[in-house]
Formats: sequence, C-alpha cells, structure tokens
Amino acid sequence: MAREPFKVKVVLLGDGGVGKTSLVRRFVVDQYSDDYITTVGTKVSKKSVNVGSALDEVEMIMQIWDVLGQKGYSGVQETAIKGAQGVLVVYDVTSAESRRAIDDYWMPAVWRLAGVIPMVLAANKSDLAEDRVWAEEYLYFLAQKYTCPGILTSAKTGDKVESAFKALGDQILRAAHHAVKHIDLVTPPQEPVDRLIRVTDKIMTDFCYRMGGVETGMPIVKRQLGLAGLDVRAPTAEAIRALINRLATVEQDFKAPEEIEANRDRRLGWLDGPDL
Ligand code: G3D
Ligand code: MG
Repeated sequence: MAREPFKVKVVLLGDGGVGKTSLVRRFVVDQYSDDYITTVGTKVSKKSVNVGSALDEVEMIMQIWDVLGQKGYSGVQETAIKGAQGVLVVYDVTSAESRRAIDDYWMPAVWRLAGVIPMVLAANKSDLAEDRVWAEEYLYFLAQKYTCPGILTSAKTGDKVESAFKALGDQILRAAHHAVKHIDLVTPPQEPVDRLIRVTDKIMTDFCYRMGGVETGMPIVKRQLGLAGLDVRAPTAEAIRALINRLATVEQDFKAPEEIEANRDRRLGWLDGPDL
C-alpha cells in the first residue's frame, strides 16, 4: 500500500551571494542563470524527492524556503526559520567571510528559533575552488563540528546539488521520531545593523503577518518594493515612505479603512519615530 507522502518545511540559510537561490533553481527546475537577482523576502518552492533506503523509500514533499540572506533582515529570516524541520546551510568556498558567518550568525539563529534540527552543510561554488582538497578538508571539519553531512556543491555545473537536498531529506526522515532538542544558548552579540534595513524588515514582516502569512504577503511585498524603487541592500527613507503608501493602497482591497490607517501610522512611526 502506498504511503502518504511526507511533507516537510526546509529552509536555506547563508549570507547573500553564496548561491542559495541558484541551488533551489538548479534542484527544482534544473536550470542555472548568471543573473544576480537579489531574493526579496522569502520565496517558497516545492519539490518531491524519494528518500530513505532503496527497500524502504519514502516520498518526501519538500517545501523549500529561500530567504533573503542580507544581514539585518532578522524578522524575515525568523519567520522562515520557525517551524522548519530541516535546514541547508550554505557558504561560498571562495568567501571566508561567508564561512565564518555560519558560526557567528546562522547556526545561533537556527538553534535559537528552531532548536537542533536536521541539517546539511553545502559548500557551494565548488567549480571555483582553487584548492579542492583544502575546501573538502575544511568542510569536513565543519561537518564534524555540527555533526551533519557536508557536501561540496556547484549550482553552476549542478554537481552534488541533488545529493545535498537528498541528504537533508534523509536526515529529516531519520530524525522524524525524535523530539527536537532545545538548547539555551547565548546569541553572540550582533554587529549593529543599518536602521533603515531594520525598518524595512519590520514593515515586510508586519505586512505579511497581517495578510495571513508569508506565502500570501511576500509576493505582494516583492512587487511593491520594486515599484517603490526600494533596494533591499540599501533602502532609503524616501523609498520606504513610498513602500508604506503603496502597501496601504494594496490593503484597500482587503481591509477596513481604520485598520489601513492604523497600519500606515504604525509603519510611519517606525520610519520617523525614535524607537527602531
Ligand atoms: P543567494 O541567493 O545566496 O544570494 P545567488 O545567491 O543564487 O543569487 O547567487 C549569487 C551569485 O553567485 C550569482 O552570480 C550566481 O550566478 C553565482 N553562483 C551561485 N552558485 C554558483 C556556483 O555554484 N558556481 C559559480 N561559479 N557561481 C555561482 P553573480 O555573478 O550574478 O553575482
Ligand atoms: Mg537569493
């Protein structure tokens, strides 16, 4: 008798530019593109994979959350990490900074928000590694440190991309009957973040929350960010103001005038007020 497919939420994390969006695109539609399109907010894709042993295969439907890796968008990132059953943590083999960010930023965020959940480390852009042996050794060290599989991937050539997602599926399956361990840990102090990035993050998160979730809200936010001319890497106050007004216009189709006004005032308060 066929078993019900196993549905899981997985999230890709890692600094901006390491190749998260490219890995998802390669895995889900088997394509690669050189254009750099900054992920705005969160994009959710789906793909079914067979995991487990050959004799006991299970169909797993992965709901894959690709999230903006830019530092400071902690609200957007938190929404994606919460409730995830597995995480693919990505760094770029040519960037020591992106590798260090795993210890300093991404792992503490996962543990704080989701606990010790199944994970796989992907050392991406293996096609650019100057010294492949060294890259493998370093990845092996990190994989030991976090007790998880470590896989050298290339979204560009496609090398090991599917293996990385499958390994994550296997980890999730294996952990399915164990309770998630929660650990208390002190989050290392984070570098100060640009105030306008924090304001943008808060508005995006607030809008999605009030629209009933990321899957409904984020595509709208993404479109309105574009129309407002807001660059998520360096938002200006003017563009944020335009965004707030645009979101209020969108809300006319969904909400009562008093609520729209309250939302607009609250968001303008974050932009102009002293608190953020
Ligand atoms: P992100 O989603 O983590 O921010 P992207 O990263 O997937 O947007 O990729 C950032 C840049 O790295 C893009 O190129 C992309 O083409 C490139 N890239 C992603 N994966 C690989 C890979 O495996 N090998 C190589 N050589 N490049 C990769 P640009 O040049 O536009 O910045
Ligand atoms: Mg991206």
